[in-house]
Amino acid sequence: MAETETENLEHNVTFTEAGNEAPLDYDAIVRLLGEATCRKLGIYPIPPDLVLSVVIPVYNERRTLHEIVRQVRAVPINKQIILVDDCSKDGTTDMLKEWETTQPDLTIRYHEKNQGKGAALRTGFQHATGQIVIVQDADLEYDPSEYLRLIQPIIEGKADVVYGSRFIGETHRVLYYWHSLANKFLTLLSNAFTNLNLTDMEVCYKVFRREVIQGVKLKSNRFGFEPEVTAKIARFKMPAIEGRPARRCRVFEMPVSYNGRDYKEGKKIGWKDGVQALYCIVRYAFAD
Ligand SMILES: Nc1nc2c(ncn2[C@@H]2O[C@H](COP(=O)(O)OP(=O)(O)OP(=O)(O)O)[C@@H](O)[C@H]2O)c(=O)[nH]1
Ligand SMILES: [Mg+2]
Repeated sequence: MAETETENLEHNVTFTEAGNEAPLDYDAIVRLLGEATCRKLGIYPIPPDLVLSVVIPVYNERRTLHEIVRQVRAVPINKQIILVDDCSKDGTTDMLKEWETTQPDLTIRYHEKNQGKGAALRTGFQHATGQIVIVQDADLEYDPSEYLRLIQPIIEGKADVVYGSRFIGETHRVLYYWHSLANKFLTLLSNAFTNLNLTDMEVCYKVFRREVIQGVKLKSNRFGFEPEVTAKIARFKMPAIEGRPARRCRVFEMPVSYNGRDYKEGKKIGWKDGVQALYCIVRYAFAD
């Protein structure tokens, strides 16, 4: 590609920054690069009526909540941001009560008793109204600027569900070996029961068409959410519409970066959650 063309392209892409009203000359970029390259680079048109519901379960995350909400807001698409406080004890709840009056774009719900991530997500999913729903942890381990890439297979009509994966190519912090091994083992076992070939079942970034996540009945209150939702979407049938027969849910995977934290930085998940995940993989393989 000629140098001037590259410069032009950069120019166009810069015009799409959040807050800048200049329209994206998508057609010109496609003419320049071709459709396949654009798709690969994550350059694709977003339908103007698209709303992404971002569900954030929150438990004792006062230190990071402000920053994660700032990062989510900065993603240049229409969003519904749902925060579910799981009865935090570190002052998060008071902070959210204040935000309720000062930040009306946020949907905030509270649990009166601490129940766990799964329960917080269930509450959040009930309030989702966007066409696409994504799970966002309230710590800073994952990068919201990757949403655009994550929702691409759904917008292109290829996928009903997209899982991020920390193990297929993106930058990630090098951390606990035995944790990563446990993660891989849980994914392997879950795959054996669901017959999906995922590489990262426990990943936070899970994206769903709204009808899928509101169509499965979830029960796990804690981190059993991850294997449970995986088992249930694996057997979820998309209903027949307009002549298209009912079909299985189509699951895609996208690489995501991961800036894991260590225990001193607030990591909470432990070996008991691993045992619970094992139990949930087997339980939800056979029962609803
Ligand atoms: N640990 C924990 N997290 C909760 C609970 N309720 C909601 N959450 C939220 O669920 C998300 C995931 O929790 P994390 O503790 O970060 O779990 P994780 O990312 O799997 O594991 P680490 O960050 O490695 O501890 C965070 O946004 C929490 O604030 C709860 O009862 N316990
Ligand atoms: Mg975390």
